[in-house]
Amino acid sequence: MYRRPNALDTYGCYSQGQGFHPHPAKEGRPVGTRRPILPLAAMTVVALLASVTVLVALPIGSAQSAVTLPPGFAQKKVVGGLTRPMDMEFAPDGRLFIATKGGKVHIAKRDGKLATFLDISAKVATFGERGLQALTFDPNFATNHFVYLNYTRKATATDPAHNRIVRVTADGNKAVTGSERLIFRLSEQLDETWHQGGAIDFGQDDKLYVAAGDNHIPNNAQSLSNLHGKMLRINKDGTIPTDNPFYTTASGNNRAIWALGLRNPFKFATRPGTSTIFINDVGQGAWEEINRGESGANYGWPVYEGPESDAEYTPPIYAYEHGSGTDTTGCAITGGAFYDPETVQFPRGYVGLYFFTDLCNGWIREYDPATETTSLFATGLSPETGILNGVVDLEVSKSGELYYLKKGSDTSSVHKIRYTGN
Ligand SMILES: [Ca+2]
Repeated sequence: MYRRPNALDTYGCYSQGQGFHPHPAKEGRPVGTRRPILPLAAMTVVALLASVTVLVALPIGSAQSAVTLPPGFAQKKVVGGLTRPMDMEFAPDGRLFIATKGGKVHIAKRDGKLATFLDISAKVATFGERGLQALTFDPNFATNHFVYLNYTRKATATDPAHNRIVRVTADGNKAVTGSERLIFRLSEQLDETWHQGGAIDFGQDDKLYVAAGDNHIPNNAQSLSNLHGKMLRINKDGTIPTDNPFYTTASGNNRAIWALGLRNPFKFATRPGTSTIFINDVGQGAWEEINRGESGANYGWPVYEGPESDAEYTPPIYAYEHGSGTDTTGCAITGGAFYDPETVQFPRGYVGLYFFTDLCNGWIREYDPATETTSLFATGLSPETGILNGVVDLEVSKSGELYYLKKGSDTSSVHKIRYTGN
C-alpha cells in the first residue's frame, strides 16, 4: 500500500470517528514509475495508520515551540476560533474570507471576531477529504458582488456525490439567501474520500481555474474522459472556453481540462498582473511538487512523481522530499502565494518571490523564479506537531503582509507576518 497521509487527510476521518478505512491496491505503484522505494518515515506512517489513537499522537515534525522569522519581521494573530478551515481569500475590498470544510464561510472582522457570511453545511459532504474546499471572488466583485465556491455536494437519491462550482451574491457581510447558482459540475466521485484538490481562482484572462484531485484513482489523471487529477479552465458562467487545449479532443464538460497528470493539487496561485500560475501538487510517498501551469501540460502523475526528465511530461519547477523535523522536507505541500502586493511592505527583494508551505514541518519557504532556488523564510509555525495540524494556506494582503492559516486540533487561526525593520 503506497497511500500516505497528506494535507487533506488531516480533515474528517478521525474527527468523525470513522477511522482510516483500508486503501486496497488500486493505488499501487504504477508501471514505469521511477519513484524511489517508500522512505522509512513514510513506511512508519503507513504502518501506524491502523490506529487512529496512535495517528493523532504521531510526532512527524520536530518540537518547534517558537516562530522564527528573518530579522526585522514580526507576526501576530489576526483571528482565531475557526473549525477545520480549508481556504482563506482576500476580497477585492480587502476583507478576509475563510472557508471551513464543514460548509461555512466566515469574514474576519477588524475587532478580531468572525462574522458568518454563509452556511451551506446541510449540502456539504465532509467525509475524508470532501468538504467546502475553496472560495474566490469575481474580478468584477465591486459591481456584481459574486463569490464562487467549490464544494462536495452530498449524494442524493438520484445524484451521486460530486464537487461543484457555485456562485453566491454578497450583500455586505452576508450572502444573499437563495442566491446560490450552479456554475459547473465536476465528475462523479467513485472514491468517497480522497484527493479532492480544491483551489479555485481567476486568472489574468478572467477565466476561472479549478484544481481537481485524482479522487484516489491515479489513472484518472491521464484520462481525458473525466475531470479528476486536472486543472480546469471555465468561463465564469460555467461555459467552456473554445480555446481550451482539449476542446476538440475531449467531450462535454471534459473540454474544461486545461492541464492533466496531477495527483492532489490542493492549492495553486496566480501571480498578480501576469498569466503565471503555480500549482502545488500533494505527492504520494516521496515528493511534493510545485508545477508551472501551462495550457495542455501533462505533469506525469501517476507515471512520475518528483523530478524527472521524460520529454513526454512536464517536470515540476521545484520538488522537495519527504522527511520529518527539517526545514527543507515535509509531507504535504499546501499554501502558496506570490509576493506582489499593491503596497510593498516587505523589503523590495521579496517582490516576485513565491512563498509556499508544508503541512508537517511548520516552515514557509520562498521560491525565486529568477534563480529557480528556494530559501527558508519562517519556521515553528506549527507548535502542535503531527500530521493533523499545520499551515494549510498562505495569502498576501493588498497592504503587503503575508497571512497564514493554521489548523489546530481544537481551534484554528489566521496570523499575519509584517516587516517592522523600517
Ligand atoms: Ca487561498
